[in-house]
Amino acid sequence: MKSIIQVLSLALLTALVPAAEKAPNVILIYVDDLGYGDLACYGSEKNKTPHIDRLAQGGMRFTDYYSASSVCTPSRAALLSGCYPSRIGCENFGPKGYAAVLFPGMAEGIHADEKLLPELLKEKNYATAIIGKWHLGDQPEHLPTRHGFDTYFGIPYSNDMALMPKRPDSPPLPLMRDEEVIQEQPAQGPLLERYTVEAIEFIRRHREQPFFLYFAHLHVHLPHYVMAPFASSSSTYGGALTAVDWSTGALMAELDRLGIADNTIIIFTSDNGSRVDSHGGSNAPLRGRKAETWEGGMRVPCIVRWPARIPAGAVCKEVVSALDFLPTLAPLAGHESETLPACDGHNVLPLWLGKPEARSPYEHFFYSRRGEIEAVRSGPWKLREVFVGKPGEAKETVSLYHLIDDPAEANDVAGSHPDIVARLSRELDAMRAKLGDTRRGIKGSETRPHAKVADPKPLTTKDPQDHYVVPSYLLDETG
Ligand SMILES: [Ca+2]
Repeated sequence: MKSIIQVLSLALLTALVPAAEKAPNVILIYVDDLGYGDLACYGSEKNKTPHIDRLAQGGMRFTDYYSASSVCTPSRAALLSGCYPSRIGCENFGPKGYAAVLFPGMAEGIHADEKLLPELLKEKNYATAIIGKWHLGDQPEHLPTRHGFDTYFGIPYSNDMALMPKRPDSPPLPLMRDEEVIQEQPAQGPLLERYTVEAIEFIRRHREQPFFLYFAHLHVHLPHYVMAPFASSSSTYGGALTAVDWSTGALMAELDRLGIADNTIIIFTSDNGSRVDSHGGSNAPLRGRKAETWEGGMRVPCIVRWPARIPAGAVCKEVVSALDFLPTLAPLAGHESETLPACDGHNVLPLWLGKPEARSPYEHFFYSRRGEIEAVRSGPWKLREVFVGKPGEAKETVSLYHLIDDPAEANDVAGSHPDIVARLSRELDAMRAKLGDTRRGIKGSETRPHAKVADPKPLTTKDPQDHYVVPSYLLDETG
């Protein structure tokens, strides 16, 4: 047992450590379906995002940051585990493995053996909260409170998995407090304000201790119900983004008010690229969209602000990814890098700190989709090996792009660089042998299973005699 003198001297030491050396607070703002070209600070001329732009001006903006998936569930599994989604069984769901994301009442979820970022931070006395979208399983065993989060307030999956004309038999959309459904089919417009108030209360409550707040927005995923002050913007998409901008500004102001902004890391990023449809999202200047492994599906905005240590107004052009947050943040919280669970990401602190010699730790970054490893990036080069065509008739296509000269992936230069094609093709095969590939019938040697319960039930059930405004969600949009 520690002597009282040891405890006292530890307390004294803690008090003497300058703010910048104390474990930093972390706020991870995860926007849903926000595209590379949607923010003013990433070149949008259509959207005004003054608060997010100010966040970027105070920290570092990444031009070549990748989500580890182009859709929701695998992206979030990778974000919190530091592992490629197919490594941890989070890319194919449902009885036949046809679902790319989880739907209400499905049996699967993130496995209890996976040690997630909030669990690691909790071990170092962080207060942990998730507000918003979870999407790693809605069965009790799979909820965030079983995976390292002290508290949960939000809807457990996408905001279109609700009772609406297009989905007349869906379970009503649940709003949850920890493990309890506290409301069914909540009005979505005001939800962002409720989320933001909840976030500010959490920050105030834990201002004296390190905290981890994972704020996973319902915006800008369809349908777009926008909170009242912003609903009249030029488009509902723009309104939803303005609401996210407002919320980000409110969190920044609260940190300033409490005097804790300096040692609080704010990460602002998206789970995958935009749908790029009539609603107004943009991945410009990148090709492709959500659910694809073109750059527009997975390369998304990412801003990291930490006034105590990250230079203001910095731009990083090195390849980094969502896989890196766990191995970068856990050591800052006091973990030894050597004792962390093995993962696919890297500690990119030297890049965050703007060290001139720091380079991307990715010799190869892999793009996968629905259990197929479709592409790899190595330096400026990206090789795609993708099956194109109807089921049964699909043929593999091979193309090579130089992403620095050709960020829009418009010019296939495979014919001019057979050596690079051969080298990267070998890398793709080697990774498929480890993580598997459903299309090629390869079972990976290093994959781990997702969790699965025997008797899954949705969190809510539709009651034909119910009190819902039928339908309470009139926007008949999914996505
Ligand atoms: Ca998404």
